Amino acid sequence: MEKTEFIVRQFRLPEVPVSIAPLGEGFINDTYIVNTQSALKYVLQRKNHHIFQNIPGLVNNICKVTDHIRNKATSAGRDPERSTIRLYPAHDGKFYYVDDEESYWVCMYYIPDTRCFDTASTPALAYAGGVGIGFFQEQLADFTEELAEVLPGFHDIRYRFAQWDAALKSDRAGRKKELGREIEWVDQHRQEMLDFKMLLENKTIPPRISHNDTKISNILFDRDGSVLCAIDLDTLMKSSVLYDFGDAIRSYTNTAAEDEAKTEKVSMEPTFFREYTRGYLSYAHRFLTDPEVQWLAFAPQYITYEQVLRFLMDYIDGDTYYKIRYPTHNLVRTHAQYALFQSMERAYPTMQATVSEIYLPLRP
Ligand code: GN1
Ligand code: MG
Repeated sequence: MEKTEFIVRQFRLPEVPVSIAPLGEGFINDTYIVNTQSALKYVLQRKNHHIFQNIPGLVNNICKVTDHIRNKATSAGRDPERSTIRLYPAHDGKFYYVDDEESYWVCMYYIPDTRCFDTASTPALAYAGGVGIGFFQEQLADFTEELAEVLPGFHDIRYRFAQWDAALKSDRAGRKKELGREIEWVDQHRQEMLDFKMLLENKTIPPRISHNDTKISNILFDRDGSVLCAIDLDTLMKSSVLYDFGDAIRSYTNTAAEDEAKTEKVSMEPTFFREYTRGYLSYAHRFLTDPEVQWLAFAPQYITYEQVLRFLMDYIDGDTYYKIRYPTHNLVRTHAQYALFQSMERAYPTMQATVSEIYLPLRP
């Protein structure tokens, strides 16, 4: 018997599985589609427990949040099974199964008749992506339960600076001497980023549920092209919704690839910014507080700066976290992200004006 066939039998499923095939090409988890005798399908997934060290916590986060969303959908008259993902329990009642190699598996309902997009290639898709995350967060605006911190310190710049200082101190790959200019970039903005982080620490900006992987391919669309729900809930955490906004803008608005070597090609594209923001605020205006709205346009700088720091730190460490295709890949990524950061700095007044212009007519 195939391994996956054995694994899928460890779950309590409504229908009997008949065949299993690989699905997609995720970099982190391994995913399979499970066919049954009826039209019903399941998704079987091996979670990467090197990246996610607390999978029971991760699974518990997903269960809590998806229960909340399903209840919301039911009260609003929407189909709860098309409103979020559903995990099935294993025979012992846990929502994951650990195999003999200590790998963790989950099994989910496969939502039929949906569409996905790989890249936000048009302003209309940027708008839809904003709707997807705004809608997702709106449904969780009244979620008060605690969640496990599945990636400790993920967007905590204070924690990142501690990692950074340690990386510089050990200079593991002996590269520090060539990096005077880049290290200066990081130092220059250190206080500004800590000042922003302070607003979260003192709760001026309220803690909420963030998705933490807001790429367009994590938004599921319905048959008619409307946004259905956000998927890939592995990185759910209690932090700030501003991080999701910032990371989405970092990826949606970049005029070039994340590792573009010609930095003059890299900039923040204002139309994609406007469209994502319009889509996002069409839902998020209902729950965002004034300080959140006020800092919305800054969040992309915070997240892009964090990414500069993470790529550069990985380069200093000798490339242990991000996969590289050539020796200076992380340095090239650092430069490209810094170019994006600078473009955001220049565009900041315009970005603030765009947010106000869109938000004011919607303000409750
Ligand atoms: C990683 O592999 P992907 O695109 O889902 C990283 C993000 C970075 C991104 C940069 C868990 O995400 O934080 O922004 O690379 N995810 C993790 O390309 O570290
Ligand atoms: Mg992901």
